[in-house]
Amino acid sequence: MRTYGPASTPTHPLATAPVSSPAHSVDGFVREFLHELNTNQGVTLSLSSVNDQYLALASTVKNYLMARWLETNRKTRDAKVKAVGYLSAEYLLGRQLGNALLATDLGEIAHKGLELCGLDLATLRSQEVEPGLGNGGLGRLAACFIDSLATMDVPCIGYGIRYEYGIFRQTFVDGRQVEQPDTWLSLGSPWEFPHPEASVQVDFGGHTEKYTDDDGRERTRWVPAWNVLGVPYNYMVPGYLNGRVNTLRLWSAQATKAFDLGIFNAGDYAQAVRAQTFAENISKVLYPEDSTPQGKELRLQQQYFFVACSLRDFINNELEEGFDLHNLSDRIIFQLNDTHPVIAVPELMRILVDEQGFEWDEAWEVTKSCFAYTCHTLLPEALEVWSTELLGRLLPRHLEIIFQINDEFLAEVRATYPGDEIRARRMSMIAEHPERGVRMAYLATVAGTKVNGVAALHSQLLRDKVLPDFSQLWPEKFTNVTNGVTPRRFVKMANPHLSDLISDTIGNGWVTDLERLRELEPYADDPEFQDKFREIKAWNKRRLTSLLEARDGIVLPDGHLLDVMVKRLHEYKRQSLKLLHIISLYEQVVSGKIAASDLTPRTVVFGAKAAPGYKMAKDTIHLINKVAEKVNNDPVLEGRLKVAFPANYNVTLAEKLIPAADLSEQISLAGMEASGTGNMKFALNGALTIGTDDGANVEIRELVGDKHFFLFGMDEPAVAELGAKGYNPITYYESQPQLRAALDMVMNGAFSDGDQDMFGSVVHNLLHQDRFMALADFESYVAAQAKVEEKYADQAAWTRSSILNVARTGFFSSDRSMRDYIQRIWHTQPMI
Ligand code: 26W
Repeated sequence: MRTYGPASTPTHPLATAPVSSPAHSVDGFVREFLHELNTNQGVTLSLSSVNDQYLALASTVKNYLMARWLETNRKTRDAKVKAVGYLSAEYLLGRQLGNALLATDLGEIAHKGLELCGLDLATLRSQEVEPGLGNGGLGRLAACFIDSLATMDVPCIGYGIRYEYGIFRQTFVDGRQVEQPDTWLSLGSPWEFPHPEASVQVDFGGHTEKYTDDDGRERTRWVPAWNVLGVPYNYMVPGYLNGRVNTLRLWSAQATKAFDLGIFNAGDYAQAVRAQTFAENISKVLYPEDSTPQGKELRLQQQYFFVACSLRDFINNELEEGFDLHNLSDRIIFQLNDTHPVIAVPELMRILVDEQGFEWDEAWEVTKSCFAYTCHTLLPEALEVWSTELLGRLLPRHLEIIFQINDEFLAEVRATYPGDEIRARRMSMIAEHPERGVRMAYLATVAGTKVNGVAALHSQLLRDKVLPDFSQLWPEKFTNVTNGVTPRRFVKMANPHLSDLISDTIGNGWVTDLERLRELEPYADDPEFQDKFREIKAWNKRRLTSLLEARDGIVLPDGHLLDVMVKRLHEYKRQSLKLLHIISLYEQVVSGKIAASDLTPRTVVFGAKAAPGYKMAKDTIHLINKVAEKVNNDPVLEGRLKVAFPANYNVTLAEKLIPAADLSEQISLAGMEASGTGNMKFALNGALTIGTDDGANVEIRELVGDKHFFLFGMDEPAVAELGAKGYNPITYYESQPQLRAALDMVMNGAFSDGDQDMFGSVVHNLLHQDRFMALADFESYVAAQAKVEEKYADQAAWTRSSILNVARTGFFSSDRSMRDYIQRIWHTQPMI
């Protein structure tokens, strides 16, 4: 079924030429905007709501991009070059309007045009609800990568799921997290366009049959039991000022006709409607688990659903008719963003062998050259293992294919290591305990041309600890690509005044060539530049203050060191360590060990969502809120220590929070955070990092220099050693009075109106388990915080370090990450 191609050969020249949009003058823009308002929203300006105005503005910008999108597609198709197919179950895009205006340079025109209409661009922008189609780092990384590829003129299609409900909206009730559904589509979705005519059928369930084909070959046929439709929704991914507009294609599930016709015919109308709901459930909601897969059937359905749609779409619609699939890897490399899309491997095998009649070995050669795998974690519990019972029930043919891939792989292992049966068992894709299951990371490693970690340390640990047998067998398969972030969204857009200062100083080439920030180094000692730099930080803080006041009713005091810890709530990230530091400062004042006036005025801002089923994480959120309540209201502190915890941290808030921060908290236990990307955003915006030697912190510190980074805590070998020796947290409690006093304060009910049980589980966990060794690093952390305060007291020294952080972290542009992937993994070419 060809679905995208033109119905007939176009004859009129205008049939292939994209229409150009008149929006690139102020007058043209106003005409276009009012036209959209009248015809799309059906209102006149005088009667329009802010939402109408926002939607009309978004459509105006979208129309402008559309011409470039069509042109990009035409050029790419004609060139028949290799593209990247980024397969990711999550894309945490953030708001679209600001980025689209930046990429098209329409910001000024829109601003003036709206002013002529008596409207304010900023007000319209704040109307946008961000598509929160991801949990955290992995989803945001995918969004940064597709931005960079478009900006670098590299053909890429991002494939994913159009969840009807994205990451939950976090609220606090009595300090506890309560989740609300994220109804991001409810006020309209101007950035997407559905293509129902290009829908794809996806099969599930049933059984397989053997048969002999006309040529006398033994073949297998999958006889599925049910199916759904995948409807593609296209999103445009504009490159920065280069006219390229790539595609993000998100799939939405719908019931097929076959699905319910039978039931309708049987007269059970209600059952038929229920069946429809069943199908649509597949893309209903993003799983809010970050790093602990629950093994839920619906999640596997989601994974297969989107990769089946995506492979089918690429093969049917992106390749010219008659394309020889033996050469598939000339035209595509599918990047597997963690194990979530790995079911694509047996799916491609199934297409080639069962549908296209390839011999197994030929199909495997093709498949092996079309995938590469990125691992984003080291936590063993985050590595997905699908039970064979579930896989066999939902995707019987795929399970057979996985078994066969595994058999042949193990034969290779046995041939390489004769007699080493233990090794063969270790390396099997099939785990036998606690139940029989498929280790998706192993499957991805065997099938991928390359396997990469996301920071130098992580890639090394991936080789040495997670996949040692595989890296021994295929050392050349393993590589590192350190993560990056897009400077367009996280510097240029989020920090406009800093961007102007940088451009005024070194020109504006840095936006697409971030290493050029190095040219700022000579200005680090320039008092005039320092003043401007400090003034910008102060402005960013004022902007944050107004936002938090309007958004959360939080009032930030003036002149405080702004200490920020924003990321998912997870024990390994150790929000509890930050909290112990706060409690300890408070306790020392309360007990009279220090005077409030000895404290460096400091506001700690937390932002963190907990997975709804993750009890310890939710208890920690509760405790942060209770500590905030107490600390913020106790006059003993004389207002010198404040804790702010705005609910529902998301990309939109990050864009305001990060540019305002003085201190970036990156305090995971060494060896646990694969990379981190928030750490990069903070450094690029001039925050100094207090951090462990973990993930990309290691590389940040190497680049900015030890004098401009507050390192503390055990390094990974020390963690491993302590773990091997036997870690006993209570000994730290017993030997460190400051730590003990802080924990006692919690235990004695200081933050729970005397209730000594409320946080019993948190304290008990720290004292008796503390899997991530917060207590072991406490002393060193507190000492590093003292150094922070010392430095902050010398504003010139602080500002100098801050400028050097900006100047020396250009390496962390996602453009550089993309260059690394292109050179080491994808071997694709930019179009120019
Ligand atoms: C429910 C299963 C599951 C398992 C893992 C869901 C989500 C995950 C992700 C791998 C979690 C994640 O986002 N990892 C983060 O990826 C970032 C981008 O590479 C890194 O910077 C972070 O260190 C890593 O935690």
